[in-house]
Amino acid sequence: EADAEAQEKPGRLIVISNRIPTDEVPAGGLVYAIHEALNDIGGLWIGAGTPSDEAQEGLTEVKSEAYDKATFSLSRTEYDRYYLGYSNSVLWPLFHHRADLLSVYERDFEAYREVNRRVARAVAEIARPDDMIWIQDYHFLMLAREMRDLGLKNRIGLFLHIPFPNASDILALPQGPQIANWLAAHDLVGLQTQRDVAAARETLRRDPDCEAMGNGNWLFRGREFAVLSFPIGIDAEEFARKAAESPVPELQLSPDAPLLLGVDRLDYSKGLVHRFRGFGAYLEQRSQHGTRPTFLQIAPVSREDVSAYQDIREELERAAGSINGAYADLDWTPIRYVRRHVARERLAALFRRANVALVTPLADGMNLVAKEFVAAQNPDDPGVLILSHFAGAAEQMQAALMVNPFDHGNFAHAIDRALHMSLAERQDRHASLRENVFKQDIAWWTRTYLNRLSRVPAYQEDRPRD
Ligand code: GDG
Repeated sequence: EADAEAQEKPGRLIVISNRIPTDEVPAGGLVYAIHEALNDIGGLWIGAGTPSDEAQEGLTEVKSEAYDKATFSLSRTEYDRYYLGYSNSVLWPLFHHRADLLSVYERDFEAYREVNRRVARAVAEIARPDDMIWIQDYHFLMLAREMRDLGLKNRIGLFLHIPFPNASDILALPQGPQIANWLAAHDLVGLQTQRDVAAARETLRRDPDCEAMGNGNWLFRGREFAVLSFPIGIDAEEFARKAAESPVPELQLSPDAPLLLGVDRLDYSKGLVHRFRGFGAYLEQRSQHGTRPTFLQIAPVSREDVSAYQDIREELERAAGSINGAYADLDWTPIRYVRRHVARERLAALFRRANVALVTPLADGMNLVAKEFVAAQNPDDPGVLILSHFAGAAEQMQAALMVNPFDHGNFAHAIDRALHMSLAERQDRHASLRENVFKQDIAWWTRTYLNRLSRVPAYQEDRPRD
């Protein structure tokens, strides 16, 4: 039935995201899902080009086979202000409840608006009336508004991959009062979780131009739009296959030594320092002659040009050093910290080998690592997922061992429980998690979102304000 609906869709799909993949068949969840959707429906994928001296109007075609790809142009100054600045030093920290990390500069917002406007003009040039436009993430929050101002009446959807901020967080954003207006320019705003939908509701309710109609539908100055949750998934089949087929990298651990694993982009939202301290608290209270678990944290650096990311890196190195200093022995290093990027096959095999996964962000839109660990594990003898309440994934994955990453005692207790959990309990929990990860996978996510977007009624003009 879903396929029949997809075939009825007349127009193309136009996807706009910060990056477009360079490979003909991209690896990795989200980009692969969009690649598949575009392969199915046909269309165009637009992303940022390499920064140059001066920004140009329009789009530059990128060689591609099944569907079209194109880049929009960015100047180096815009890269600093739009990408590193407003996107990653204002919106990212704010949407992860870290208003303390904000660096607010008017010129950064001006660059953000300029880039959003330039992309809107470029899309307006090429869009046909029946094309569906699907905008990805926080780099383009005002793109749809700019498109409407240029007269585009297409179906426009947004998917926000990161958490939606609380109404009080938004007070820290100079452009906070415009957020409802930006969102309302879409036909469909997709968020990861019910919690995010509730947070968005709080903000929309405060806007005098917004009126709740129930079932996730809203009226903004007389025009209808919807805000709903679509929890993103992974290609579970593919990841499970990779995990089972790839050889486990040499770890220099005895085969039965317990392995705890963490895999995250090095980002302050992922709670890495809290995780190291939580593991330290576990080491502190464990009996001296008990098992000697190894905690392997893989954390490739990202956004190195933003100073908050340099700070977290230093803080993490200090924490690892002091914990290892206190507990290591001649033949045992409790924390292993790898900053190198690990190839996907090797990563999948590590996910299968691990006895415990530590997925303990302080704020996270979803967190795909939690789902990858569950898909990779052997169902006959599965490991244990320790999951923070603050990951979006927590809504679907209550069968994990849930922790509060701010509470070291709670954290230490969860590690102890995970390492001693009976086979029957591990199997029960894993079976329940696995069912969700395989059912609500990445194909389910794209299908559900695009079906909903394709069903929105034809465009109504905004009603002028009384
Ligand atoms: C955003 C939201 C949301 C990590 N290290 C390596 C590596 N990875 C892979 C993981 C996973 C992906 O990167 C990270 O995905 P997350 O979901 O954990 O996090 P974000 O990058 O912050 O993504 C997030 C997501 O969007 C999707 O909507 O879930 O909440 O923040 O797939 O395995 N992959 C390889 N080597 C590494 O060293 N190959």
